[in-house]
Amino acid sequence: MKTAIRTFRKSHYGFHAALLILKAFALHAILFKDFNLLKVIALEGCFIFLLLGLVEGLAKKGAPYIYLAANALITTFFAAILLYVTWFNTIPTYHVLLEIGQLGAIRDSVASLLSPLYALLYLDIIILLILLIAKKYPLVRSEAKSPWKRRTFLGALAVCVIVFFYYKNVEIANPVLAAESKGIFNYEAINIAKSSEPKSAATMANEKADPYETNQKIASIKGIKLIPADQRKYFGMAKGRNVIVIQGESFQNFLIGLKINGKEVTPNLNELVKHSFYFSNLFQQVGPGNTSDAEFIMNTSLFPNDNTPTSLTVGNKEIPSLPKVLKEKGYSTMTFHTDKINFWNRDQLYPDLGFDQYFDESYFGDSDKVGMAASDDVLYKKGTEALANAKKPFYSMFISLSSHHPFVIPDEKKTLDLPSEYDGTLIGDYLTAQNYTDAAIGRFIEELKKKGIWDNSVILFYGDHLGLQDKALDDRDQELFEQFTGHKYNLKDRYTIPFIVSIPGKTDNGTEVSSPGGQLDFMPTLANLLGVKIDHKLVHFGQDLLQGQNNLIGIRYYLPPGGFVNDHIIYYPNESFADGDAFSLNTMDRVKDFSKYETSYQKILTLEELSDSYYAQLPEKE
Ligand code: GP9
Ligand code: MN
Repeated sequence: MKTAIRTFRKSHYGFHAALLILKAFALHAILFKDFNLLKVIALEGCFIFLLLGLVEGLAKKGAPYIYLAANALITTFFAAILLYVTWFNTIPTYHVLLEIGQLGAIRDSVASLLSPLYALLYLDIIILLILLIAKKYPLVRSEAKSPWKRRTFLGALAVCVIVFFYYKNVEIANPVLAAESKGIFNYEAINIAKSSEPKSAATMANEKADPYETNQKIASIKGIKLIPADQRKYFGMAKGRNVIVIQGESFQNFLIGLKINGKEVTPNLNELVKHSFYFSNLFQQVGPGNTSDAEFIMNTSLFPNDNTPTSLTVGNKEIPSLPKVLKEKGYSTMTFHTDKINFWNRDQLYPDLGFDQYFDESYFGDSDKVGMAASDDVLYKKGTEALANAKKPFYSMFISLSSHHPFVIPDEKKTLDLPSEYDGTLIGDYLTAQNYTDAAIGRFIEELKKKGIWDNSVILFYGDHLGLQDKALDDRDQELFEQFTGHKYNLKDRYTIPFIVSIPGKTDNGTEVSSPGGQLDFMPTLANLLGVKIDHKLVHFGQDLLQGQNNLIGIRYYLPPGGFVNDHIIYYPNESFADGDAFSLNTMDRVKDFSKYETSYQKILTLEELSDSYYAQLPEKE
């Protein structure tokens, strides 16, 4: 027995497995503050033994090298997870991992954040390689038929199968928490399995259906009416105007009107709100594609995929979209973002959405860099130059970036005077970054006015998604938040983003719309204001927020499947509808009896599946 253990330990199989389990343990400790070694052995160990078991089967010759390569590969998987979570606060799905090349766009800044850790992760491989070259390699290949090896492999297989099925249908909203309790490998395996599950026939979109029929079906599920154009409020209020959509990185709604020590954090947007439609109860609906999902939703009013960034699934599809419809009306279309175009697959996303032109790092350069790319000031300054030369009317999108996590703004750009208790806090950095976002927008507005573009345009501003994950806030952050808002950071704070629509000369008196809405509603709301009829052209799952109809908003990915907001509550299921959690939209108090809202739950699942199947059956490009 003892000899068997020793042989096993000295074998490539046993030794590399032990090293990788240690690394998995380090990963759990760093990412989740989870120090349960037994759990790591069970959840991650089984997959490590399984994968190395396969390697053992293959590694007839050159075993040391093959094992080192396998170790390096799995280590790189861990490093990628670490990198991604540090940067994005979420676990990458296998699709994202397969497209890990796009992380190249942020490699430099992230590497500086993590480099010593990286070196440590690969240290064993480097040492073993040196020993191998020096012919002092300590590991041997255990006998081909070693029963230990076979038993470990079969045991690992059995454990993997058990944990897979045990956790398969356990829905946990936050992907980081899901990976923590299900295990990282297991989380990925479950995602792969789920993405290939067939959808139910009841929610299949009819390929041949007229968009109007599908829109009617959607409206009747929601319990609303498709109102004919001549009966709509505000129809055509911004007819023929240029469109300038500003998508604010990580911009949450609680920032609007917020004052710290009597000083406004976002004075320019606060001023804009006074002369705009301001939708103050607007929920984010993005999926794992975050920024790019927000772009996709703005232009399509379709649900994003629930476990794959939607932009990674475009490329071949003919996607009906607002830019395409506007082009038929004589609009030119363009979009601006200072990052590299291949990030989030945008080089395929933009043409598929119907943009004639896109401007990325190659246009903006990398001077005045903040975080990943050139600053928002560069975005707006060079963007305005392009707008001045563009064929009018134009439809344009500006995707801001400087306020991206980890919210680091160069000192010379900081204008927010925060009390010293905010020093070194995430919330302090967040407020500072969004204050810069706001200041840059203020300068943008001035520039648009100077160039004579402002008065002929309709200007939209919204946040793409949250910036402050609940989990990322430590006790100090939570206290500071409570201090300046008077309440604990809740689901509504987390998931609401501002939506502002300004039509200079028409909305000067300002109107607040406080009935709930979601990102999918942007496109139909804008289309109505532009006087563009979309019901017969574009299938849209969102609705025009200015018609005062009841609403039903699905939040997938950031809430477990079936999570929704209706006119009364925000709700998410746990294992079933009945054991879910519900909060009053007005007070955010817990609602104990929410049984009467089960129909909303069923409806939102139906709508999301219908959207998925509609997207899936879109024709391929000619
Ligand atoms: C990258 C930027 C970041 O180009 O848009 O996007 P996010 O991490 O917020 O999805
Ligand atoms: Mn974003």
